[in-house]
Amino acid sequence: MNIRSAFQTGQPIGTQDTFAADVIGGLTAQPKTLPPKYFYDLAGSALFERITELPEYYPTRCEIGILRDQAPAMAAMFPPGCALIEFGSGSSRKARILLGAGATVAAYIAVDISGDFLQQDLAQLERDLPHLKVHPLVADFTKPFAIPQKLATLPRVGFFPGSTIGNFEPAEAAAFLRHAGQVLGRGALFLVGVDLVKDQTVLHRAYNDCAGVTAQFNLNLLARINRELGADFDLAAFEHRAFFDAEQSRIEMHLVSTKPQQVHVNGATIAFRRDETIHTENSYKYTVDSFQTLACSAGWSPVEVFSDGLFAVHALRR
Ligand code: AVJ
Repeated sequence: MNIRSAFQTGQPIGTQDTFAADVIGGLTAQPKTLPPKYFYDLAGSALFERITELPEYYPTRCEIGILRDQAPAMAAMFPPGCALIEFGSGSSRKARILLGAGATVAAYIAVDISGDFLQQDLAQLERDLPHLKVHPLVADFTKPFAIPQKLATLPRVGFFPGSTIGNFEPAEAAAFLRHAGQVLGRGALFLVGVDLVKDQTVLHRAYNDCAGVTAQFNLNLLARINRELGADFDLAAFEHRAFFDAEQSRIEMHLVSTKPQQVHVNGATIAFRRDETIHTENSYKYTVDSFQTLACSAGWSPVEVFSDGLFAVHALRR
């Protein structure tokens, strides 16, 4: 099938207007915040790729290791001829590991807000696995979406890797799991990658790497606002800060204003005190039990956990 035409059937989402409104809304709130989903422009996605290769940033390496080791056991749970539906598939790298593990997957549906990265990757996947129906779907996967009609009768397996679920507040994560359950339907299997609570030094280092790539990734959000909204953030006057809050079981990322200053964004003037921060991301960490409890509260039953002690891939059944 034609990848390009499949994209055009999706809903256009994430306009420049909503970006501006979200930025102004966040910067005029008290305390100031910016949504982490805006990290991933072209530059931000490239920086995130570099993060995944850092010695300190273990989650991606761990998850890929777990998938490589356990893919046959995971694939054994797939119903024959199923559709694998990936939520927020930036690249199909992890899905490929599952697709190569011997299960008879009839279709791979890659759901993403942005089609830019997906397109190239999926064209290659179609060439590599000619019997697989590859269907990109441009949609906001945090909201309900419809499975394409011609694939709607296939049994469904959901896949949400990367601990992206950690970006949500626990109540939002539960709401996401519940609506994913509605999309996937009764009896569906759901594989969810979730970062584990662990030694605080290990957590701290993962978000405070020596090479400063995470700092660049965080600051790129301001660079993006400058580029796309004509703002005048002085990147030299903001610093990266990341720390683990054990009480809330989350890494918080902030950008700290190193002096009193004013910034102009889309006609608005935003004042910063010295040491005032913009809260840019939460990355929640769960124990196996705390995640299973959350999943149960959202209508899922835990069936298996694949873990290396640092990261967990949960298998859930609806
Ligand atoms: C892509 C949300 C899983 O929380 O670890 C990496 C993003 N932020 N370094 C994470 C991120 C800083 C990442 N997630």
